[in-house]
Amino acid sequence: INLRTVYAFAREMYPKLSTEYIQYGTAGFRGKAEFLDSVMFRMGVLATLRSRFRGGAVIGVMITASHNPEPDNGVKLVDPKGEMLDASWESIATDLVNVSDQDLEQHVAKIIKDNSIDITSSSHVFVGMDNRYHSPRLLKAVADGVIALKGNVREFGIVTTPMLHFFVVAANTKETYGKPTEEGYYEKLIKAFELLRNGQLENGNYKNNVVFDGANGVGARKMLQFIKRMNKSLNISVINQGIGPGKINDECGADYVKVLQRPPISMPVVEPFTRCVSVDGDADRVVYFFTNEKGEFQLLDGDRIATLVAGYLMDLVTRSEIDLRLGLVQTAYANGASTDYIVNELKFPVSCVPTGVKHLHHKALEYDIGVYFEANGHGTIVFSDHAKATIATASETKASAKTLLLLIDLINETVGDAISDMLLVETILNHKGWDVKDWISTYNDLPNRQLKIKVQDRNVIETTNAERVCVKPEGLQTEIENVVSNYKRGRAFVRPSGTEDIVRVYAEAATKEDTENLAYEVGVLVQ
Ligand code: 16G
Ligand code: ZN
Repeated sequence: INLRTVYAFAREMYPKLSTEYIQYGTAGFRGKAEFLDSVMFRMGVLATLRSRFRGGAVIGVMITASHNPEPDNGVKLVDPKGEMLDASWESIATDLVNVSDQDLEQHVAKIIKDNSIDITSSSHVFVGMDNRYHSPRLLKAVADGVIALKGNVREFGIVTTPMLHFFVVAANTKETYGKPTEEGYYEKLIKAFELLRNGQLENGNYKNNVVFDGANGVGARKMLQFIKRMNKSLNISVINQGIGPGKINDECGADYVKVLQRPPISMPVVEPFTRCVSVDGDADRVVYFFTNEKGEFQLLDGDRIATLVAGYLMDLVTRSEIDLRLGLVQTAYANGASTDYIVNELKFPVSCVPTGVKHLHHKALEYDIGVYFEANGHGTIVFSDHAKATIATASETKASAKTLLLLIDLINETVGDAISDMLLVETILNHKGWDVKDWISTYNDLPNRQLKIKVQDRNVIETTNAERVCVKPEGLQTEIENVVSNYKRGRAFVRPSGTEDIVRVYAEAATKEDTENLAYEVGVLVQ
């Protein structure tokens, strides 16, 4: 392989247009689409090297800016087991993207040497993209990066982020996880979902219909595909389908609904208490919402999904009389009331980790059944090999274990998957005979408020204890604690964002007014 080709490609087709330093963050690289061509090309190169480094295993590349506005795009790499790119390679990615075109060839040679990569070995890269209009152009850049190093590239076109993770894992497990195709994905989830319904479409308070807000993103398209293949096992009406003038995530989608606590645009008039679901632009986050009889908006976020799922799994495990270690992983953003409920009512072990899927996923793997969710609606459940074997054995005699076994197939263990998570929630509510009223009455959320604060340098803020305690600048934590102590059930923390050039403030307290005041006071301390 001649590394000259890499330089030639870069210079001729993907020149670096901006010298602004960019960093591989929690969600990979993000930015305005027009500056990302060279980033994409280089990530194609890196994915090829990473695949060779991992003995030829498939590496995924997803092109998306998730819940961000339409002009943005981004790219992240998926490791062989479906995990986020290993932290030790994040800095390799950052350095590779920031070198000049002139230095690129030498720099690639250095990565190869430093990591003892056999450049002649085989390499496999899967690429997927969301439905932003600039994604196809960027996908070609990634593919050219792979080709420049003579790797094998398979393009999946428009897919959700969790679908791409699914394909990577399916291919790397020699298809024991599923078939690495779009049909293979639908087939696995729908089959499990319909077996779990077992013909029972309505039950108790559970009604068999939902409104699905697709955020004008790829989740909408894929949901329409699901509907075509499902046996009318759930009536889903899809809004914000992404056809027509609506822009991705614009006044719709999971992030909008969660942050602004209001329904998305284009909501049809529905009966009070109708279940509504919003996913984000690449369909890896999901939140539920509804309006009550007074027309008030009510949110059921990631914490609600986590508690629902945890309680249900605990129940099934107990009834199956099997001994498995269950655990729930949250972040500092989890509503305090949800944590109290899990610890005190469900008696479920809970741990708290820093923001970002890689931290949650990693921690969840420590349990036999690890449930992880961020309040923003990103999450899934992972089962250890031991758990899978134990459940399979018990399923021969216990109906509850049989249900667990089917749930494993319904869940996309590789990463949070909005559609799979929604089908899981629908299954649990159906089995329990619950409507949203039953679900939301399990505990009362504490009012909460988030603020974004612009500062000169967000990195002067350093945190510890899963971001709940601020250690730098010195003295700030004491000031925060002093303010918090004036509020009943008060809790607040600050942390630098990993995706935007800002500091985030989170506050919760017993009343809405207190929460607003607390957030404001802490915000002032940060400025
Ligand atoms: C990214 C993370 C998400 C996290 C968010 C926080 C992944 C795949 N995504 O979107 O989990 O909640 O960043 O953003 O890890 P922030 O650092 O700007 O608050
Ligand atoms: Zn997303």
